Amino acid sequence: MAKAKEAKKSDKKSTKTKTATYHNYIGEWVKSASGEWFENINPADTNDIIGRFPASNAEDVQKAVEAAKNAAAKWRRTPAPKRAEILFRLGEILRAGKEQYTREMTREMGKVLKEAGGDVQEAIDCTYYTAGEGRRLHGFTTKAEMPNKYAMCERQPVGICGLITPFNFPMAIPSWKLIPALVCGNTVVIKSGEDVPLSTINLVKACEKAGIPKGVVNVVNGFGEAGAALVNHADVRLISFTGSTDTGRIIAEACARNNKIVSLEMGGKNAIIVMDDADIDNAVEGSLWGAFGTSGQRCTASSRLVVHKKVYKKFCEKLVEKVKKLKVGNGLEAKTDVGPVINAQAMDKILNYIEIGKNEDKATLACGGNRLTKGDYKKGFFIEPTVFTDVKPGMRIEQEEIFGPVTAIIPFGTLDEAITIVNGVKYGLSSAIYTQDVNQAFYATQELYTGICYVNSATIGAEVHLPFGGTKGTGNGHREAGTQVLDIFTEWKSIYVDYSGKLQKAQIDEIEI
Ligand code: UN1
Repeated sequence: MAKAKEAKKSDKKSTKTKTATYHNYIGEWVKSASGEWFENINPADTNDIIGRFPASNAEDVQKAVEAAKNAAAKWRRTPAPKRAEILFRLGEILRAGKEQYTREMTREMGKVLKEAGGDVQEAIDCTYYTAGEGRRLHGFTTKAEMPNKYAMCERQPVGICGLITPFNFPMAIPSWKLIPALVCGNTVVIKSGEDVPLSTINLVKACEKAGIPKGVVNVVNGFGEAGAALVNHADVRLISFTGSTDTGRIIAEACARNNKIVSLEMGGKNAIIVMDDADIDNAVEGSLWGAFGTSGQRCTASSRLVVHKKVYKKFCEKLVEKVKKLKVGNGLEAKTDVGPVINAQAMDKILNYIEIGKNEDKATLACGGNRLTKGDYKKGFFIEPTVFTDVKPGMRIEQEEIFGPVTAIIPFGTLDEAITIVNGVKYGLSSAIYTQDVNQAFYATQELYTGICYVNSATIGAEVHLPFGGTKGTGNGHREAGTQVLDIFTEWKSIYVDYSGKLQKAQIDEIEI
């Protein structure tokens, strides 16, 4: 929201050229009923307006849900291998468009080109992998209690799905939701992330080109008004949401009242444990990447580094030295390591956490800590990569999700102590341990209560063919990606076939053995 408001102001000052206009996709590209617009701006340069997008309202959502409803029966009855065929075509189109999508993503989201390319690639991988489910979607058979009776179980689509997506993985995360929803036979309405609407539009244009029938995939652009209308619409059976824990809770409450299925992917406060026997240089490289990749704006970001006292000093020195060398800048420039953060509101929140960290008793600001404002930096939302050392468990910067280029280093004495620290937050998405000792590594993988756990690698970088999600405040028990995502987008149906030709009563205590 903040980014859009800011964009409107900067537009008046700086741009005379015609701004590109985008629309909603509801069976076709249509103007929003609201007649209101927001501007999508480049977080590295607020004078750069990517386009104007509709700030959709409940009427737009109503139309999109109607379109999804009208398309539902035909799509559900299309054989899954045929649905998959179209999705494989979508994969080809995404591959062909990768370069364009990558540049446009960097421009609207800020992450460096290599990472934006990785994001598009993740969407491609997800498309191919999940489309393959069209020829599996396995159910099972089992034995019935009675003779001449057959028992089996299969997946059925849930119906109309509302997909609410965030800014940080503008193409990968929509694809994690969209592709499984479609292969399972659902129709969808996507409410795109308001900071990154173009990447969703690119994905949906590719769907259109691939031949996905009208009404199966719909997009409404906009803010909370559109999201709330989707969440509260009686015909929407399922909401899949990725975003903040606060918004997730509101969505979950609304879904509970309406008896909707809801799948939530929310915050994280992920940690890397560095043992005293670890390869320190490798651990430093991993921590640098895990903490500052995507400017720390991943749910999986390594926002805590829990380091053994014996190697603490050496680790901190080596890490800080490397952090100081990171080149902050526009993600479109090849030499940039760390791009801007997404918008003014996010920047203020991160800077506020840095202030909190500075005031926390005995935490040390080892490097960074400021917004960058000189020269071109003043045009964007740039924050110096920031490291706090001597952080203690329980401090706010150790407990709360910052979602920016800030990490906290916490010293420990024993592995059990480290595990207690890592588990001692309300989230449970990702964790990691650096050690050369296989016993310690396996022990940690069993004791760390997170949905993802890495050995000798940072907390980021989950692959699409394994389940993705977290414990505790991170989620509500569902997993995206892998084949596990099919459990979100289908409901089981048990089918019994009695071919005895007579009445066989179940749950009656008279069966002859
Ligand atoms: C997210 O930040 O919500 O595991 C998704 C990773 C990426 C996905 C992150 N593959 O870091």
